[in-house]
Amino acid sequence: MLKFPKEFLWGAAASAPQTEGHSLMNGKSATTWDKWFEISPEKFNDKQGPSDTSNTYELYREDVANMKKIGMNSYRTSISWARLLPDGQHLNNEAVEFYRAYFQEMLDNGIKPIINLFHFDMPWWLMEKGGWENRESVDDFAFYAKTAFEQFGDLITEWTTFNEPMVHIECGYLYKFHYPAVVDMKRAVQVGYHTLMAHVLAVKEFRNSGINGRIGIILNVLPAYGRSDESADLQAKKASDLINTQSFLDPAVLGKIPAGLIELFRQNNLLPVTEVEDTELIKMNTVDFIGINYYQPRRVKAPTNPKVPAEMPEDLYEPYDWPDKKINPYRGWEIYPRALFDIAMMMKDKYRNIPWYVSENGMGVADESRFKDDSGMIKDQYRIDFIKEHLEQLHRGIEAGSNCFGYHMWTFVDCWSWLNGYRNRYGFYSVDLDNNYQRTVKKSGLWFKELTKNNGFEL
Ligand code: BGP
Repeated sequence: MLKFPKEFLWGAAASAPQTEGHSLMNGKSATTWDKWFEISPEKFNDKQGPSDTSNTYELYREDVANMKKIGMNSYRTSISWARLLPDGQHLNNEAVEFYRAYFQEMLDNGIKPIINLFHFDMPWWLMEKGGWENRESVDDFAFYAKTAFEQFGDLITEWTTFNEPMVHIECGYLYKFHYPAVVDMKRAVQVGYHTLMAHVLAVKEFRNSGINGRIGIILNVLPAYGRSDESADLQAKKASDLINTQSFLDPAVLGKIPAGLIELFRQNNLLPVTEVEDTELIKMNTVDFIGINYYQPRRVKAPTNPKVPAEMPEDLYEPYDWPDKKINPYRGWEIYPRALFDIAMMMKDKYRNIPWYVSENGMGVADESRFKDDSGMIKDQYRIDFIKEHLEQLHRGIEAGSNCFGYHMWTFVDCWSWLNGYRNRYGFYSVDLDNNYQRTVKKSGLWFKELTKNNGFEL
């Protein structure tokens, strides 16, 4: 049996905007998702918007009971900025009550909450003044972080600032999957820089708060893989590592932006506007741990347009042949468990063996109801196989000395996912939106229960 370290965190991840519902209720103000849905509902799969979630706002007690049933000892979700501070300044007491009750429920049931501050849900009031393009957003975020620490710091010891900042930046400013859906590398770099500074100031607020806990950031990072050994592809791999991995990981863990990245931006006239004290702030405010979201590898080739400094964004999605390439047939993403071992080694060798955990890993499945049996349970053996393959590689990394303290699946209950709505299901529990949000455990949930009971599994 593959055994994991004592006190290993087993659980799942989700976010406030993807689970809470009550999106424009109970004092919450609009986010970019609410507004975008109002303006262009046709962009959203099945026209399902941010109110069509699993209604955790009302059902959190049932959710926590279900977490316990499958042996989870930890759960990551986020606070909604627009719910806690609807206008950015004044506290919404109803939100405080809701989150305190929800977090207390987890604690009472032996589930350690890991609480994230920003999961793609930009408040509309901030977007109206430019969102992350406006330097004021950095102080706005620091104020929000400080408020959250004050309100919940007695309950929550594990905090993170952002979920996948790179995804939010590239989807908003390069790929058109998030608002404002523009394609502009220069703006993307500035937005990225302000996001980094917002993270840094939130860490500073955390240190000032005196909370007896830890703070980290959740990143979608992994060593990129070149599509060939040709030097142009290897060069592109390096650029991809700088932009996609080191851009946040280096400052967060090592306290500095990599010189190679600054040079890449300088050569391409992409340097962001900065302030003098920023370098020192970055240096002084490194994190205690890292969360890593891993779904699929990043296979990189030399840019077809030599003016683009890194791999072309569409390369990741463009069809290509790869020897032994394994695909999730229900979502189209590549399955490459070995990357988890490579990530573990990268964290050990390049990032001072900082504590880290897998904060998301998962297998999205379209039309998953086709796998239901007569009792109504989804028999997702493919997901169990997926988890096993990934855990095997993670275990190798831990054996080799990497400081990994947990594994969270995306996700716990099938959730609403941005423009994709409910297209891809990921949960340990399915949800029936037409039947009072009924949750039903999947086969993988029952398998996970055994995994957590044994703190390991038979290969
Ligand atoms: C991650 C995000 C999650 C979730 C997941 C699945 O990048 O952190 O919020 O959306 O991807 O994505 P999808 O539903 O598009 O398959």
